[in-house]
Amino acid sequence: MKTKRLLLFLVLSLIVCNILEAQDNYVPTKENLENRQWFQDAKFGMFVHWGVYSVLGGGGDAGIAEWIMQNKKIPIKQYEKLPSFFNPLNFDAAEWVAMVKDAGMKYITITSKHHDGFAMYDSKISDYNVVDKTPYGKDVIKMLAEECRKQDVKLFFYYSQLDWHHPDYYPRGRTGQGFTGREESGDWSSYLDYMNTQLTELLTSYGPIGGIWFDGMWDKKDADWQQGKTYQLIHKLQPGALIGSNHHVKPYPGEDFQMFEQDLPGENTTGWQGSHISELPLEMCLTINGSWGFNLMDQNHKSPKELVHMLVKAAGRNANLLLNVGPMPNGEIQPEHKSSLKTMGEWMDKNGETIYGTRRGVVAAEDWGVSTQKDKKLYLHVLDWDKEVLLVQPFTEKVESVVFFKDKSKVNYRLDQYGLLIEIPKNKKDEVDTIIEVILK
Ligand code: H79
Repeated sequence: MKTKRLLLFLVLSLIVCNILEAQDNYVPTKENLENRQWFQDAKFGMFVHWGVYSVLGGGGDAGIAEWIMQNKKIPIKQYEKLPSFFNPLNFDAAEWVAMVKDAGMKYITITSKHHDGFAMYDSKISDYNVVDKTPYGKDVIKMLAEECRKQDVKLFFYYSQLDWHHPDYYPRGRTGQGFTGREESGDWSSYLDYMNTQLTELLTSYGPIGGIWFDGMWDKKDADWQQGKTYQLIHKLQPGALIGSNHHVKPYPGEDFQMFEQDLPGENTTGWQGSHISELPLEMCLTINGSWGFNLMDQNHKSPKELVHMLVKAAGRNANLLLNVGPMPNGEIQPEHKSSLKTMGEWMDKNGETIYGTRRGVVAAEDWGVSTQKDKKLYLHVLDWDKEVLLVQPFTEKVESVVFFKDKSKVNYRLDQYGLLIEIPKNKKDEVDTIIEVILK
């Protein structure tokens, strides 16, 4: 009788364990928590969308890049010709990483596999990868990982859970349907095994990495992704690695940061964002023009001023900016983008103190700008304000001093029940960002 009860108990516990998501009770390690701090202090990273789609440069359409397979309904059989054109002879990992550092960026997030299913690293489980299928034949991710380590830049891997190439990505989702030419059958759990094997490769062959940046779950919203199991695997292999997923909904247990695509946290110009902003570290990703992957016709380059504004506005909302470039098929970054990154770096050289290591300040984001803060130092970033007097309200702090950050000259101010009134004479205005340093009591 006793043994029967024990057996029943064991069976029931097994069932309960299986029902509970594997990361429901996730407790981040000390190392993970430290990395979250590091991430929030770092503030600025480079996103890289590079794949065999880059070769087509959007195919003459300014709105298409890494989605060309889906947008132009290219069957797998045809798309599989692309890797043979991928030969980035001018790729210089050392130069990329130096450019990133000069821009004031602290980390890189690169596409290890995008929706097209092509691995940009030396995957052993599938030869649909950069080493086996391209004339270049080198593991570009490994080259970048080594250089990042040398130059002290963290490397994160973007990984698309959605796959337009793998036969077992079935039942199909909202994209990658019949045009791909796949059999209308497949084994979902084999696909999940494949994905977990690829993630294991990425977490065991490239040294310690910053984290995994997932994308594509939205393709099959209601599927059983068993993400808890995947997250558990990642945290087991590298407890310090930060996991985030671009699923546009409230973060799931096991995730370490939350991202927002092409929108500041709290905004929803794209119509994809859920309204939830979690307590996790936040990151906003943004295209430097209008495309993620390389697009030959995209002339929609954001100006350096716009880019600095996005970085500052993100920081004022507690979010990092992950600014994207789409390298050309020859391995180079477009000159326009290099130039913008350089200008941002010059701005960060002078003003980085008001961004790195700060958090959202006590003054909420407004139309005129945002605030950032480190301990008692509050920085008001006046981004869009023509008048010479600015009333910052509500403002209930006690003030020790107020100066212009640029030259430490005194700011005329008045503090009363209406708020903090500051004078910004014309000759003190900065074209990009007039930063007022307020020392709080
Ligand atoms: O990698 C970059 C993009 O290729 C990828 N994420 C960034 C970082 C991305 N994939 N899709 N999107 C961005 C836009 C998503 C559009 C969607 Fe939909 C709207 C997903 C669900 C609704 C389009 C329409 C796809 C399915 C329905």
